[in-house]
Amino acid sequence: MTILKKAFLSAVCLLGLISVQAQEEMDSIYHFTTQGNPIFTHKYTADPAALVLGDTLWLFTGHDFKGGQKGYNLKDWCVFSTTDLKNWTEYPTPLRAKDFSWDERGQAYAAHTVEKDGKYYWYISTNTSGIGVAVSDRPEGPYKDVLGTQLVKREDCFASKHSWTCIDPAAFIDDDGQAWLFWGNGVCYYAKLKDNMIELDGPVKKIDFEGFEFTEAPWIHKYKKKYYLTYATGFPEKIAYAMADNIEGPYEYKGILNEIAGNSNTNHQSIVEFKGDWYFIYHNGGIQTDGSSYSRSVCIDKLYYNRDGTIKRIVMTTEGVEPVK
Ligand code: FUB
Repeated sequence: MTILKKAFLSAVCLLGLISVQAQEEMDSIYHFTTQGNPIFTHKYTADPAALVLGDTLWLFTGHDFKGGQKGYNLKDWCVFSTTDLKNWTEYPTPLRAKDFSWDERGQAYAAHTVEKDGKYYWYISTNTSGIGVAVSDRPEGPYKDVLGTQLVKREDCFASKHSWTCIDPAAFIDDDGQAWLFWGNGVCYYAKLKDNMIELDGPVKKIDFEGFEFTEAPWIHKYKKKYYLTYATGFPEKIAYAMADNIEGPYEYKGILNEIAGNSNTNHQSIVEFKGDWYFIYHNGGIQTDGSSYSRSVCIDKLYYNRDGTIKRIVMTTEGVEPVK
């Protein structure tokens, strides 16, 4: 950042118009220690998607604006890493909505990054323009729109009537190497991804099962050979889950996993195993005084299984989780 830009932003900050740290895009590496939940308090973060690579947990998030917003207002995405869940690093802004020339509204909705053969694929959503994919050689980016057009278009969401149905991509690479993409608002869609990770392989299908009231935010993970589909249900959102023996189902509804998150209509979860324990990462509106449904903050709590593979309800805490070695 130039000295002039820094001086200007500091002056604006002193005048109390905006918080420089909350609003500006990151242009340098920032190391910090978390004090519990929310994990990040220097800016508003939403829609977490975690990726574990060796001894590091990478966390990709959306970036909400400061308080007073009347709707979702996200222009770029953020990337953080940690090896102990206590000490974190934030990297320069790796990707912005404006990097997708085909996006009409410039809104950086929920996204998810996975790794395949040393490349990082960041599936992003844009409110009404569809789902795109950006690629990098490094998890921290920078990332580039690899297709120059949508990977999934609104028209692919064959069972929906509303314009914002094509959001919230969640990728999953199975043990046999097959990659899948799940997404949706109102209807939960999925499709296979080709080996190149940037094309759908075969038809778009949808998930349905008894008791399935799907709002958005699908997330697939696997534990002891079972597939778990977690998702936001209702509005304000709770997180529910279903289990299956095959990724395409049939899924069986298993109940509510997480309650409405404090001071936020949405909840948007990510579930990963890290260093032998399982974690539930989500957002709330917990930063006071400006936190809200549109100025959200990412949190982390432990996730525990029962003996039969069902999951215990998440206990949301302000303490967060213990550091790990
Ligand atoms: O952040 C914008 C939208 O809010 C996401 O795409 C949804 O999952 C909800 O969290």
